[in-house]
This record gives sequence, structure tokens and C-alpha cells, in this order.
Amino acid sequence: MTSHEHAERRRRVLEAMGDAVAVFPGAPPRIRSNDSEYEYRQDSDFYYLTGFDEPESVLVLAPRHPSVRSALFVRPHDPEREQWEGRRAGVEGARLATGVDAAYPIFELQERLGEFLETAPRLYYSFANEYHFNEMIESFVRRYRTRRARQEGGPLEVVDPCLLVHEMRLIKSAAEVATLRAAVAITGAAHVAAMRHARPGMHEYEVAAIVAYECARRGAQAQAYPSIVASGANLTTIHYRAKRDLIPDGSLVLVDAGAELDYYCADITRTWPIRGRFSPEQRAIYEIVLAANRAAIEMCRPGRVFNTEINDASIRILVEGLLDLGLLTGSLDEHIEKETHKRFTQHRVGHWLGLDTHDVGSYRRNGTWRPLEPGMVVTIEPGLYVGDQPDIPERFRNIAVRIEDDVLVTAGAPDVLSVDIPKDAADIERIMAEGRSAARELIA
Ligand SMILES: [Mn+2]
Repeated sequence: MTSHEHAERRRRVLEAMGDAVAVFPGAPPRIRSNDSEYEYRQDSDFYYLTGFDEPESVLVLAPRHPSVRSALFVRPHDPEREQWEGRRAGVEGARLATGVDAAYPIFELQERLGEFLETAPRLYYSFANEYHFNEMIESFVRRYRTRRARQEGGPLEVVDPCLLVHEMRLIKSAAEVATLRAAVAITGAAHVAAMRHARPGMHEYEVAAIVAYECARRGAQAQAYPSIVASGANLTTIHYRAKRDLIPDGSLVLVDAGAELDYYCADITRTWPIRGRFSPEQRAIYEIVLAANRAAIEMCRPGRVFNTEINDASIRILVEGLLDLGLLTGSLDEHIEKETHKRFTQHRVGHWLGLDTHDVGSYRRNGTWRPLEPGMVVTIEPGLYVGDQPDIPERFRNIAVRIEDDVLVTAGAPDVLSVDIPKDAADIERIMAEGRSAARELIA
């Protein structure tokens, strides 16, 4: 992505801001334990508007300022720190890299921020930011309040900038789609590697390691979210994170994992049998979920409503399947109406995808669920989760399947970014068999 694209985004925000000033802090470094930090990850809004990934950075947009409409505060050069921590862009480097009007050292933020805040009666700032930063903004607002009787200037209103930026983030540019597609391609290779290399006797974390290794060696900077590798009784835990268990022989393995590439997140789930072949019951559940997945993907077109039409069509297929298998009895419409299928279906059909795995942007508009538009990227991830309660026939116990794809809405047919990641049961069985025979050859 070019710095021009980030500059263009700032221009659009500046234009939409009107009589306001905006402050977007970068993400703070976060402590994991004692003095060691989590891997640093820039704030998505800040990154969207700057493409700048260093900590201790703040973007200020001030359309009414006489000369500096966009300002970046960053860490200045410091040879000693850089010797320890690596190179920094520095003040001038950050200005050149991002194309903002001016850049300043971060330690000048306190003294310079007023110069920007005083230009506008309205401040765009999110109190979802880190509390130290919130306190600083509050102290400015308090200062303006107490002096207002004698002196004009400073914001009277503080407004969350989410409507400004998140609506933009919801519609992806060609460059964003290209990056998402690359993240999904890496993720596909990781899922296929897991299918090829998984064996009975492995633990969940071994499969997770294959996925993480494959993403990392293909250049992904991170996993988009903590991967889920669930087997046995863990299959029905939607956000199962522990990954400590031995995969029971005969179990399905549900792998929900995505690469993060250049800040864009893939989010893919595949489910396959550790033995390499689905049991008849596993296969039956699998085919129902796959049918729901395909039908929902086909509906990802402009004007269709994600949270009603598409979700409901997917749920209907899942419930029909449960009725066919006898896991539910009674009337389809009644189950849908009373949501008595929830025990097996658990969650909705999907979510926005982008710089965040559960990407920003409102699912609603004007009091109702909004229709899809070209440029939106969604996940389609129907699932069925059959637990091990006494009323479940034994042969169906602990069978859960989720099949998740990433889909770009276009003016025409849906563009399935994950189209190349195998999901037909027969394809998965073939890949797993190939993996096993390749390993046998290696040994022989
Ligand atoms: Mn998802």
C-alpha cells in the first residue's frame, strides 16, 4: 500500500470533519510480564490513516489550522535506544514516509496539542483509547472549560470518530483487497499443511504449531487472532483457546486460524477428521454445514442483507439438516421462530473482515440491518455443534463442524478470497491421504 493511499484517506476524513479537530493515538506498548512486552501491534484506525507502525505515535487532523492540517507526533531519533531496539523513522523520516504536513517529537505533544485543539469547537476523540491518553485529553477539555468565561477556543463537544473512519474502513480499496487476498492465500497454505501433516496421536498444540509455522515462513507478521484448534469435547467451545489436549482418536479437528499480513486479517476455519477419513456421522454433519456455507456465499451480493437474509438462509439449511438427521424433531418454522436450534447452531453466519478480524463498521443503518455493498468483505462461517449430552445419540456425540470462508462483495458474483482452500470432504480426505503417503515414502 502506498503512502498516497493513506494520505488520500486523511484527505477524506479532513473533508468530512467540518468544524472539528481529531486526535488519533497509536496503540501503546503493552506489558506481558514484568518488563517484557507483547509483540507490538499498531492501532488499526491510526494505521489506516498513516501506515506508520511505530509505538508512541499520535496523529492530529485539524482542517481549520492555518498551516498544519495533519500532524504526526513520533519518537525522535535516539542512537542509544535505536542500538537496543532497532531503527526508528525519526521526526523527518516519519513526515516523509507518511506525507503529513508536519511531524514533531512525541515529547512536544503536551505543549503543542493546544495549538490544534483551539482551532475547533468539536473534538473527534475516542475514549476507548488507553486511559493515560484519555486523562490528557480530559485535562485539556477541563482547562478550556474553566477559562471559557474569559477566553474563547477549545472543543465544547467530544465525539467518537468511529462513524467517520469505520464507515470508510468498511469499504475496501483495491490495495486492501489485494493484501487481504495475500493474507488468505498464506492462511490457505497453513490449513492445507495442517491437513497434510496432522496424525493420530498429536496434540491440539502440534496442529496449531504447523499452522503458525506455515503462516510465519510465508511472511505473515502475526496470527490475526489466537488460533483455535479444537478436538473431542473441546469442539463445541466456540472460542476454545487452550489447545492443550491430545486429539482423541477418531475425532474431528476444527482449525480456526488466520494470518495477519501487513495488518490485514484472514479468518478461515476448516474441519477435518484426525484419521483422514470422515465417519458417516461426521460426514453427514459436514455436508449440512458445507451446504449452508455455499448457499450463504452465493448470497453475498449487493442489496442482500447479511444479518437477516443471509444469516437466516444459512440457519434454515442447518436446521433442515438437523431435522433430517433426527437431532431435532418437530417443525422447521417453529425451531427457527423459537430459536430452539441455538443449542446446535450457537452463532450467526459471519462478520466484517479487514484490519481487525471482527472488523469495524456498523451492521445497522437507519434503524435496520443494512444491505451489502461492493467492497465489503465478510466471513461466511456456518457451524453445527453437537455436544455429548445424554439425549444425543452416541454416534453423533462431540461432532462439530465450522466451515469459514472470506468473501468480497462485488457488483456481480461474490469473489471468494478463500476459493482455493479445499473444503469438499473428498478433497480434504485426498489431501490427508497424500500427506500420509508422502510421509511413508520419506521413511521408506
Ligand atoms: Mn470468523
